[in-house]
Amino acid sequence: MSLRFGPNLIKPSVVFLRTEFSFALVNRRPVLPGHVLVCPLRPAPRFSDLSSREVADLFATAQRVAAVVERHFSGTSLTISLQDGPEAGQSVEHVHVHVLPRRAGDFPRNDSVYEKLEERDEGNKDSPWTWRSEEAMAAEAAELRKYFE
Ligand code: AMW
Repeated sequence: MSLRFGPNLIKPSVVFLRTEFSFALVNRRPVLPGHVLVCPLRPAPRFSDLSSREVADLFATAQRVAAVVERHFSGTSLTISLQDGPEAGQSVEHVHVHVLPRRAGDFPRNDSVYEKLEERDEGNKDSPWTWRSEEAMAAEAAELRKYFE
């Protein structure tokens, strides 16, 4: 069964975890290796649209996913971020938690990660030719899926 992320239909091949109310998928344009997304199954636009059960499941899932990507991508820390609404930098109208493994020196300035997360709308920075191939995304999802089997 295909899932939705905002207006996009998401292929099962890029999803690596599904829970009662949430799913986790690999990113088509990661700002760092292992930058993944955790979303509610229901395509709710804003954080305030979620029920408390959906919030609890979303963050419990983000916590499980964070431990896995930190380990798999040899991170030593994590950035976990939720951009709630367009003025906060949300471009896809479906709640999503960004989970990014971090390492010393991955950005010259630590908070540059937030500028990178902002870049999708400027110029051609999120055009289809900047996206990873479906094969690369499916291969990464297959690796991450193994941790949850
Ligand atoms: W936002 O700026 O809305 O907080 O972040 C949207 C994120 O979703 C970006 O990291 C972007 O690369 C990613 N993204 C958007 N559409 C898809 C998709 N169809 N599959 C995987 N990742 C996506």
